[in-house]
Amino acid sequence: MVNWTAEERAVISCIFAKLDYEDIGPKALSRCLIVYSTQRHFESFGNLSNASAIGNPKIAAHGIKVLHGLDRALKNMDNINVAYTDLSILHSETLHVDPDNFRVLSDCLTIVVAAKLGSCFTPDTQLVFQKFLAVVVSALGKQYH
Ligand code: HNI
Repeated sequence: MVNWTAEERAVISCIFAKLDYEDIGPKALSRCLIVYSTQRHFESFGNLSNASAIGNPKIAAHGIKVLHGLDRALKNMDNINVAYTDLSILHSETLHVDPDNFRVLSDCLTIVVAAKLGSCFTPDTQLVFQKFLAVVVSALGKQYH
């Protein structure tokens, strides 16, 4: 089980309170597709052959959905593993998403959040945000172990 100090919990709440999912979600997912060529998972989403095509509304909607997927962790900070049991099964057994991609997406999300928060995103803030994402990535990858 992961322990969170009161300060870490406050940092996570504060970051998420500042995030507009409709803005951050599409930016993080499209960055992931552009930089890491993870398009093969989204064949049903239409043309994703270049950066401008990747800006399509289906990808944007899915980016928002993924960010809402992080709400489970926010609401279950002390039991993140259990909170992601069904999503871990979905991504491994049904979607066959390579679990390395969870880490890649979390890196893209960190970059987008850093760009958004600017000087508020101090190294200490980043440390806590990355701890949070690492726990989510591990929980999503649980079904692959
Ligand atoms: Ni992911 C569906 C959450 C990373 C590919 N994903 C979902 C859904 C949620 C979700 C929520 C919707 C489930 C449902 O409909 O019941 N995904 C998350 C989270 C992360 C993540 C929280 C990481 C932080 N997903 C990824 C990554 C990929 C990915 C890295 C591929 C590169 N996800 C998918 C695909 C679907 C999906 C593909 C199904 C899309 C569809 O609608 O067909």
